[in-house]
This record gives sequence, C-alpha cells and structure tokens, in this order.
Amino acid sequence: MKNLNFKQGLLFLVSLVFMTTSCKPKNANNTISADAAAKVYVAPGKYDEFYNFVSGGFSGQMSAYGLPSGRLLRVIPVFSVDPEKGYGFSEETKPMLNTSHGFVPWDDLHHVQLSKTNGDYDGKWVFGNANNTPRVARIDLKTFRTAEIIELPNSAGNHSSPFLTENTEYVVAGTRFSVPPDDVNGDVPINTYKKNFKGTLSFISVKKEDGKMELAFQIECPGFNFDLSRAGKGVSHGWFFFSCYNTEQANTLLEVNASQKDKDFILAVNWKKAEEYLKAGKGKKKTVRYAHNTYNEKTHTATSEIKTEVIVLDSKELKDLCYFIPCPKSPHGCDVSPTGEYIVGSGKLAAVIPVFGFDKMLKTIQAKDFIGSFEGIPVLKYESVLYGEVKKPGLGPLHTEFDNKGNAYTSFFVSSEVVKWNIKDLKVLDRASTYYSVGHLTVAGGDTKNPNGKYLVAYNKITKDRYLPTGPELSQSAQLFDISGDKMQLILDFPTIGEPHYAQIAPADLIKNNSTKFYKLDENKHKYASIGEGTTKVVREGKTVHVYMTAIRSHFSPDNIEGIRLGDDVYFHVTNLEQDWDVPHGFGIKGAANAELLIMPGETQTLKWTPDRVGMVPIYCTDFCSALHQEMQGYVRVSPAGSKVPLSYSLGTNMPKEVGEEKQALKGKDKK
Ligand code: RUQ
Ligand code: CUA
Repeated sequence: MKNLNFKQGLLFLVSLVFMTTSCKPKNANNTISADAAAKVYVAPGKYDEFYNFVSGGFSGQMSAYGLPSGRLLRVIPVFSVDPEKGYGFSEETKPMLNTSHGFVPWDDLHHVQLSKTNGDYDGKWVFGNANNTPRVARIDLKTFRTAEIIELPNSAGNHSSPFLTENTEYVVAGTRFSVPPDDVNGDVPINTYKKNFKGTLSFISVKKEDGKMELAFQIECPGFNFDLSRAGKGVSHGWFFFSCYNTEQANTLLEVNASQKDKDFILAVNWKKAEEYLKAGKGKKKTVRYAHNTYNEKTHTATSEIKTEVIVLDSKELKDLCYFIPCPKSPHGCDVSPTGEYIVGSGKLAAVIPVFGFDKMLKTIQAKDFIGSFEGIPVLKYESVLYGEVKKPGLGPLHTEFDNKGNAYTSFFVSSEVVKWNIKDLKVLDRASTYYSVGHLTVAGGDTKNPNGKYLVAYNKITKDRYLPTGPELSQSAQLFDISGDKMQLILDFPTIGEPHYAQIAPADLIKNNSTKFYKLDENKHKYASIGEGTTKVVREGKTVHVYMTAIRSHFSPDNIEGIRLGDDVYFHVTNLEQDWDVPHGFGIKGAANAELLIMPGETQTLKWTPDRVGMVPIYCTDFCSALHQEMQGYVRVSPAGSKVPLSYSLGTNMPKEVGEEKQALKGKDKK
C-alpha cells in the first residue's frame, strides 16, 4: 500500500477544507419547479403517506416526521431527559437512563433502524444508538416510547450501530473508540494504543415476539475506530460488514495521523460462524458491568438491572470469523445493495467509490487470495473482491442508499450533492445539489430488500441562509427529493430537531393502525395506582409521604392536602383515569426541582417533591384537557418540621379526611 507522507496528507486535508467552503453551488436558491408545492401538500385533516424516523444527534432523541409534508409529529425521548414528557424526571422513567456510571441524562443518537422481517420493515420497533455512553435503545412503535435500553461493555462510543440483520436476529454495535477491555487495567499510557487497545463488536439478540434484547456475544477485534456497518441480506445474509478508519492505530491528531494509509478496511464478519463457535464453547466469559433497562407497560415502571458477564469471541484465534477488505480511504458508510450482492464503501478522502462483490469476496476467501494479515485476520486482495469503481462520483462520499430500479444514491459532504448511479454499470446518472454539506441520506425503504424508491431525504449539516436567522445556531435541515423520475427533484426543505444523522422512511400503513390509543385502567399494575377516586389516599411512612392521586376532567383527587412537613419527601403517584384517546393530564408543583408529569390515559406516573419552605404550594394540570382545565388545580400546605398539623386530604369539601393516628402508627416509623 502506498502511504501519503505527513505533508501530502496535510495538503490534501487543507484542500478539502478549502473545497468545503468554496464548493457551495452558485445559485443556492435554485429553481424549484411549480409542481413541487403540490407534491408536498398534504391537505388539512389528511395523513402523510410515510413516517420519517430521524435521529436527533446531540439532542439524544429521535423524531417522527410525516412525509411528504415534513410535518413534525413527535419527538421521542430516548437517551436524554425530556421535561416536556417527564421522561427521566418521573420516578418510573428515571431507571431508563441508568448506566454502569449511574444516571446519565444525555447522549448523542446517530442512527435509527426499523426492525425487519425477511429484509423488509415490519413496523414493530425502531432502534437507536448512543454514541457517547455506549448503548442501544428499542422504541416500541405501538406507543412511540422507549421500551428498552442496553449498555455495551468493552466499548466507548457506539457509532456503527444499531444496524440489524434481515430478520432482526441481531442488532450490532461496533465501538467507535478502541479502549483497553473492561476486565484489564485501563490505567496505561495512551501511547500504548497498539498494544493495549481493542475494538469490540457487540451482537445483541432480539426476541421475535416481544423485542426483548440480550447481549448475545461480542467479538474482540484489533484496536481501530469502527464507523458504520450493514448486515448482508439475501445472498449475503449471515454476514455483517463494518467500516473502520484509523487502521494506522493513531491515538493523537487523528485528522492527520489516521489519514496516512491509502486504504483502510471494511471488516466482513461471518456471524453464522460466530454462532457455531459459541455453540462449540469457544467464547470466553468476561467480567464486565453494564445496565439493562426495561420499561414495563403494565406497571408503567422501568427497572434497571446491572449485568456482569459477557461472552467474547477472539477474532485473532478463531479462523473464518473475520476478514478485512481493503477500502480507500477512511471509509465512512458501508452499505449493502437490496439483493445483498454488492457492498459499497464510501471513503471520505477517496476519489472513487469502490463496489465490492459478495460472490467475489467468497471466491477470494476460498482461493486464500490474501495480501497478508492484520492481527491474525486475513486481508483480502482489493482487486479480487472489487466488482468495480464508480469514477469521478464527487467529493467526500459518506453514505449510499438504493431505490427499486437498480440505482444507488450517495451523499457527498464536500461537494454538497447527492449522486445517483447505476449499481450494475456503475455509471453516474444524475446529481443534485444539497444546501449544504449533506451527511446521511435516506430513501424510502432504502436499506431493505424492496425499496419503495419514491422519496429521498438529504440531511444537511450546514444551513446558512436557508432559514430566517436565529442567532448563532441555525437549525439543521432536511431536504426532500422526488426520485420517482429519471432526474432527482428537490421539492421541500424542512428544519429538524437536534442534528440528524441517519433516518429511515416507512409506509404509514405499516405503523399507524397499531398505535396504542390509551392504556387500559384494569390492566394497570402500578404499585401505587389508584383505580378510581374512591381509592385515593395519603399515607405517611416516616418522612416519606405517598399521595395516591387521580386525575380526570377536570380535577385531581385529592386536591387539598395538609400536614406535609419540612423534611418530608413527597411522592405524587398520579393515575390518569381517562379511558379515551388523546386526553393526557399533566401535573406540576411550584418549586419542584423536577419536570412536569405528563400522564397518559390509564397510566400512573410519580413525581418526587421535597418541599424547601413552609407555606402554601399550588399544584395544577399542565395539559389543556377540557374547558375547565384552568380549574384543574389544588393546594398543598407545608408546615414546619415537628408540626402537629395532622395529615389530611380532601376533594370538594372543607371537612378534610384525617389520616388516622393508628394508621400512621401502623405504618410505623413516624416518630415526631
Ligand atoms: S454519521 S454523516 Cu454519525 Cu452516521 Cu455519517
Ligand atoms: Cu387536566 Cu388540564
């Protein structure tokens, strides 16, 4: 392999930076044809044809848009707290954000993946990755809520994730940062990277019936940066492909030092082989610590479990498990065509797009046509695996998706464009400017076996001058293209939440009819639920007070509470008694170091409040639920510590029900 020297590398980078700022298309307000408006117009009261699930990047959340309108339908809290919905603030949802580091209220969500059956979206779940504190989340598409989060040991940053196999057998997670494994002493000099740092790939199994995730196994690989991945499908089902950069194994100034080699690698993993090795007991048990958090829809409560073991397969020792395909140059995307025959590597600094043939890969392996090995993993001969190269495609290729007519679409960050090319003859067919510097793109069904191919959305990193100025930070932007004809046609700009990376587009029909409308009260198994106003009460247990409260249009029960004392911790367990779609109630209390609760019909949620002063504290419903929503309020009286004011509660009467002394005595611990 030819190496650029340091100076050449630097020059190349400098010229790239120059191009980034100079390649902006001249007519940024390009002509949009008159029919564009009609194409994206969804009349009032009409539904969109597609859901677009969009990663929130540094917002840590996921959002759902309607397409073609670009209307924002919902922000789904995943890895970051969301005060709007009480996510990460209510006692029930706090455990969702638990990790081996404790409670982590933020992350960076880069990629979304809809679950698949037979290589097509099945509309059950959508997965997301956490790029900072490595985790994978599963969102239930019946409720549009995060149902499960699993942390990944032996990893640091989880970027090449949560890509999944054609029947959602596995969701993978490749570590972005290589690090010393968790069970060895990580207190080593950073410049011992080559010796001590490892790259770990995690395979999470997903149960068909309920989506339950388990960390099935990990593969320990050389210390690189794993960037993106895709599963094989069709003919290549059973394999997984991961792009890696920094095969130089640098640990400082990566922008130069990790751009030295002409080619990095795509790692091909035979996961069926991995399963054989596991069965044969070739995995090693390692002691680790990771959190596994699950939300239970019946108890309306999340639980967090710390797990301590993982099975690791060693790529160095186990033959036929891993192979390296050389790929120019610092590859980012590594995408598999609908039939599974072709693997497209997008080298960020490469002048061509290499397209590898899966059958060629198998033949190369069979013929042992290797150019060497890297830490025990055979390196295949580039020319032997190569199907062909797309010549002069553009500058800075990042990601590729596919349509239903045998075409591929690649995003180019540096030249700010989407380029359409034919998978068979590798000829460029069309190019469309993006505004500006597109990162990911997505085609409807573009990573499935049967892409829909009607729309493409480009997710742009820079939006200078596209929207009204909003101070130094500008909204990121999505751009919708109609790709049903020969030429791509830009038809809509819409701003996005956070910084979108990957996104996916699924037909609305797959999802909309399964949507939960409300939770059934008679299935509510929450420990502190009040099923009906008759069961509401206030119970003191020492310095802890439990308020069993209900909400229904348009009052709380109880709405007057006295006998709370400074030094108490008060838990408001609010059950929403409504049994109708779209009638949440909210709950806010003055001075709480917390967010609101937003309680769905039939659900119970808990807000913890520690009063900090003596006096009168109002509570109210935060969601405009009825004509008398503004009347949905109440008072809590806070007395000094040691006060003799009896604990009492009431609704609609000035004769409050005292909580009997015997009852308090029974509950024990209240020694005033
Ligand atoms: S990335 S812009 Cu974090 Cu998927 Cu490519
Ligand atoms: Cu309940 Cu407003």
